[in-house]
Amino acid sequence: MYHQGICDPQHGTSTVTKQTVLVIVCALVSAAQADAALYSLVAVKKNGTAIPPTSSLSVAPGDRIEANIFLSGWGTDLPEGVRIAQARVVIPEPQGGARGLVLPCGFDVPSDLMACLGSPDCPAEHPNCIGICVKATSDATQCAFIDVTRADFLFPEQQITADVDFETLRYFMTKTESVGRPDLGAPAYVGTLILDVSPLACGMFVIGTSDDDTFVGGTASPPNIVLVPGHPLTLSVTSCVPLLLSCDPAHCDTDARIPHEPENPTIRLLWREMVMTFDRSARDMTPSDFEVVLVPNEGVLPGIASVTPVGNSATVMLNRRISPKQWTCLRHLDSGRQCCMGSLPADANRDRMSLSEDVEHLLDNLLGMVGPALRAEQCDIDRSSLCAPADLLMGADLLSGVETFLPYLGAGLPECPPEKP
Ligand SMILES: [Ca+2]
Ligand SMILES: [Ca+2]
Repeated sequence: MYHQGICDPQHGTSTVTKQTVLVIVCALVSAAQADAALYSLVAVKKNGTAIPPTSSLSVAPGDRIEANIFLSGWGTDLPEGVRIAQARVVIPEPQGGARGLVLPCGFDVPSDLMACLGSPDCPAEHPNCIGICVKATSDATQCAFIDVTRADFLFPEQQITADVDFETLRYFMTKTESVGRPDLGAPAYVGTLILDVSPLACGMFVIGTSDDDTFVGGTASPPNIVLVPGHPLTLSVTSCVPLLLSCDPAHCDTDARIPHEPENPTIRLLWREMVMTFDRSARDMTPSDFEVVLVPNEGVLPGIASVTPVGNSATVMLNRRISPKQWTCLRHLDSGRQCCMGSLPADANRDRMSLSEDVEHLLDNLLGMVGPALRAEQCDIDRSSLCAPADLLMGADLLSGVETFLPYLGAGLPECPPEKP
């Protein structure tokens, strides 16, 4: 169809005259290529409002984009007209530093995205392949459809079959009469696709057609003409939500040390701040970007006293120290991610139960039998800044509840809450 060999430099010849002729031939072939049949995907609405049609659009997380699929230039390939057409839209996995998703509304995706070439690649829970594995939900018909009443529809006559296969995003249409639709020069509407930009989307997303399953056919079929990907739609998210990557204390870290001064329970000693690190600058973060959640939800809820951003990190300071026997979770609202820190006095082996085995674990650690060696918040039970034999005694005291301590023998922590609540 493209006759690319004609413009190959090796066809150049020794005389200027012939080279000049060759250039003209190449120019003509290029013009013919530009007129060849192709599908294009064009954004026409943003959040329900019409926009000037475009194949490249700046979007924000949470936007809903309505795109139209057009077919144009088929007269060169099918002078007798087009009688059958299929456009299969493919949603690529985010690439090149991009994250999040641009996905047709009405589709479910697994939390771990899976790229696919066909449905056999996909698991039973998300069995449909549109470039990634998805599950079509009940309202998918509102998200990928063909409006056969439009004046610019490829087959505006009544004698047609037109439908979308949601499982694969195939837009399929056939004229039931044998006369083909001539190419009158204007792009013809083929279908509508409504896309949602996910809350964490960031970077560039190119939505195009599959070169295996996208074709047009004429009155004499077969063969159909398989179309290479035409003009895709590029959606770019440039104002990206910072994504929480890690925390210090780390998510699910617990503190086994004494929760308050032995002589004075009002002098509390547990953690009060967390350094939260993001994938981009935390510069503009304030306390309103965060929320504190207790699991179990008992006792006094700490507030956020301050947020101090440095580079990609923000130090979040609470207005009171965390309490034993529960998780204190700091949730970053925009990214929907959280880190939880907990305290269970005497639980040196971090199995979320305070038992006599924990004292044995402290001894094993001192004897070098625990690898990797316990960290200070697991073994320096008396907060002397040293893991030493005295910590075994303090561990036993915490279990039995001597001095001002509550007895922690048999006390437990619930399972650590998930990073994505
Ligand atoms: Ca334990
Ligand atoms: Ca110690």
